[in-house]
Amino acid sequence: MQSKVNTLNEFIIERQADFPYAKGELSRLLTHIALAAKVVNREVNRAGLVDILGSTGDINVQGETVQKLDDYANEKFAIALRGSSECCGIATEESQDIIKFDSDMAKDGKYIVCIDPLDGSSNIDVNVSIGTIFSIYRRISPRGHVAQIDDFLQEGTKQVASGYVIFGSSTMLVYTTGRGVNGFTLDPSIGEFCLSHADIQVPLSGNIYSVNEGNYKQFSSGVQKYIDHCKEVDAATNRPYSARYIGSLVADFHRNLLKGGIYMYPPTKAYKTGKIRLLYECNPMAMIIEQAGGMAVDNEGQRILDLKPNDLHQRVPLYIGSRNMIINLLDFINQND
Ligand code: AHM
Ligand code: MG
Repeated sequence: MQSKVNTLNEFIIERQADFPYAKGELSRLLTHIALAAKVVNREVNRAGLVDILGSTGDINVQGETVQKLDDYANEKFAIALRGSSECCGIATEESQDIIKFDSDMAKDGKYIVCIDPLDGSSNIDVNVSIGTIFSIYRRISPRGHVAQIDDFLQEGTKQVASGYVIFGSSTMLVYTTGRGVNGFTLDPSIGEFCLSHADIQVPLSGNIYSVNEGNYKQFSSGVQKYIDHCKEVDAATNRPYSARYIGSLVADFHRNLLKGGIYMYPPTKAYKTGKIRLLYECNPMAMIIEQAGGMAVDNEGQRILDLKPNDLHQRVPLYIGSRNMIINLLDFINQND
């Protein structure tokens, strides 16, 4: 007999019991994020049909062209979070400054959210997987007032939850509240995320490496030597590692999480401290990978979650994935750089 389908909403409520003092605020916030994800999913799936593809012609704070779907996703998540009344403000990759919610209910909200509403958006026009990444912190400023910048510049260790939505061949939401990682697949026929990947663990080692190898000549000698090592024939498998790079962090991360692998974005000439943003991308993914038994470090081998952010849009070098692969990479970096 088929076991009972566990929907995301049921699961969130069941798991609330794991936190003895929880009053349901975090659960409500997660439910609002999931709802916004469904709305964005609908538009992503219709992207080829309606006049929503392509660029708005604007340049965002990162100096990149804004896609219409970026705007759409940004707006939908902002509306959902503002309306949740559990969240007093957000930081989004698309806005220079934090967005403070000023209704009385929102000012009383206990949480702030950092969000990359549509990651990998350069892939929208070519029908390649994209995603949303989010990260939730307890505010440090007093409730009853608007959010402050310091609420957002907290170390990743302070995250109370993080997750991502991948808009791929199916749509999935993967999240953690610090008690393991669970994945839910959207069943479009009933419009519900259903538990499909319980208690995800990343394999200790894998045979996939993901990096923009066009930048190889700009990498440090340690990183270059590690990549060379990935191309050597592995004694155990009798073949080299497989190179897999989509250029959508969510998609590359998701594949490596399930299959085992390493994702790297080292410093380059264009991105002197790496390209991936600490608040919107590195920290949420680092919390997930650690909860799944993997590792996430920067160029110095420092744990990503321990880095103290000094700027909302700060970028840091990112190496994330299977534990043994990260340890091996760090050996190459320590010996050569
Ligand atoms: P984005 O948030 O503007 O989409 O940029 C982040 C993306 C990641 O998803 C991806 O891994 C990386 O940028 C790809 O960069 P590159 O094209 O330099 O390899
Ligand atoms: Mg991004």
